[in-house]
Amino acid sequence: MFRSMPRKILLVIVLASIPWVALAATTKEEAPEDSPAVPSGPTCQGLTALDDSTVESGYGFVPSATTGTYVQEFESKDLGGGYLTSVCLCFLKTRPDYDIDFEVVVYGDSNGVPAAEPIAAVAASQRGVARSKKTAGAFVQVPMPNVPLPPGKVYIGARWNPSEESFLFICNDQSPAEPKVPVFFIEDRAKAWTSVFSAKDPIFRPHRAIMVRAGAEAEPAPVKPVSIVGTASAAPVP
Ligand SMILES: [Ca+2]
Repeated sequence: MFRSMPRKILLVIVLASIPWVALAATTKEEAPEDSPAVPSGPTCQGLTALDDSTVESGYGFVPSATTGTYVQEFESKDLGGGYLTSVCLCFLKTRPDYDIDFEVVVYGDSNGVPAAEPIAAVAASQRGVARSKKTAGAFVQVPMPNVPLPPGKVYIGARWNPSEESFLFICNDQSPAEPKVPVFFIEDRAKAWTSVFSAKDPIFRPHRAIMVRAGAEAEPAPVKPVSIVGTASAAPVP
């Protein structure tokens, strides 16, 4: 039974607090192209950003999935050093509750796609996630425990349990002027990563980036709390 479940991964355009059943009647053109940039929360200054700060939509997973991951491709040399020390992420959630648990995950490269296993996973949480695209845009900043960056490409993003954190979405950027950044996703019933550029779901056609930002330092830094404005906590996963 479990194996026969459809593998189609998600994905829904995120719409405010409109009930799920109403989603089909409304479309993504309601996504504001000029939504406010980073309305509150950490500024994530100094981190490498591949998005333009405005939220057009979000990516999630069907609630029947028990693990789902989205990661974005970065070049390690562009992150400012050899040790990953901070990651910022933007989420939104269209159904209660609005306090979430997730992991920040980091993967090395395997022939142009993320490797099978992460090189780091850091448990984190956020309270009071934005409930709509119009209010989304604030980042939660998660300190990373000096994760040594591999040479070449590195893939950084979030993993969560869609069965427990249902209707949770990672913010994305669809602004046409922005470059198209490789993003990959996988869920527990899939055997391999899927690129948003090869995914059949039309939700990915306007894709530009997900709102994940990363910062590194040249030398290992003392693991210290960063400004999280009381909205997040984080701890390394053993
Ligand atoms: Ca945008």
